[in-house]
Amino acid sequence: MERATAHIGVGSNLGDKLNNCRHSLQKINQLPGYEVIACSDIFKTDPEGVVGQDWYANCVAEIKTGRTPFQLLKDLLAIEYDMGRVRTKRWESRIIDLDILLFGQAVIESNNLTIPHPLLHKRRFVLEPLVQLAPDLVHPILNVTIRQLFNELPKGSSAEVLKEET
Ligand code: A4P
Ligand code: MG
Repeated sequence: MERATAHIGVGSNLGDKLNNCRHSLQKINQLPGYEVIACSDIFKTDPEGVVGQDWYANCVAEIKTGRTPFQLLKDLLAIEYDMGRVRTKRWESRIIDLDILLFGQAVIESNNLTIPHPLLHKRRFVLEPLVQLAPDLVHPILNVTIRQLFNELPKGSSAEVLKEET
């Protein structure tokens, strides 16, 4: 069966942040129909768009899957739930957040799923890990590479690497 390549944004700012990121990727890899191909370094990042929150651990994983984007979303939400994420309001602190950044060249705009992720191109905490894995990948709506998006970010300091991928 034809398998698509997708990129998942992983974030945690509660509990054992590094292990939460790693554990969520193990869980994806264990699901039938999914294979984690690569993971970026894990970065220590300042919260963006929110004030008064603790720092985040962020990374990006590349996966291969024969599942649909909607099935992937369902499976990621189930992993977040299994790991104990409780939702009360948007952008609250979280044990684990799994966002679908890209799913091949798919463009989807539905009530519960937007691909590419609508804030991908604006966020250093997404582009810095993503550029490690897929610098030449072309954003299906903006038609520019991830490297270009990363280089065009407003000036900001690079995040500290918490864990290098070996
Ligand atoms: N949804 C729509 N499109 C997608 C997609 N491409 N991937 C829907 C995943 N979900 C998608 O998400 C709410 C709903 O979005 C899902 O049920 C799904 O149907 P959520 O995870 O419950 O809510 P959220 O994460 O609080 O909101 P949102 O909009 O996903 O926020 P983000 O984009 O996750 O941003 N700063 C740093 N340094 N690092 C971070 O990781 N994260 C955020 C939250 C803010 N600041 C941050 C970080
Ligand atoms: Mg989210």
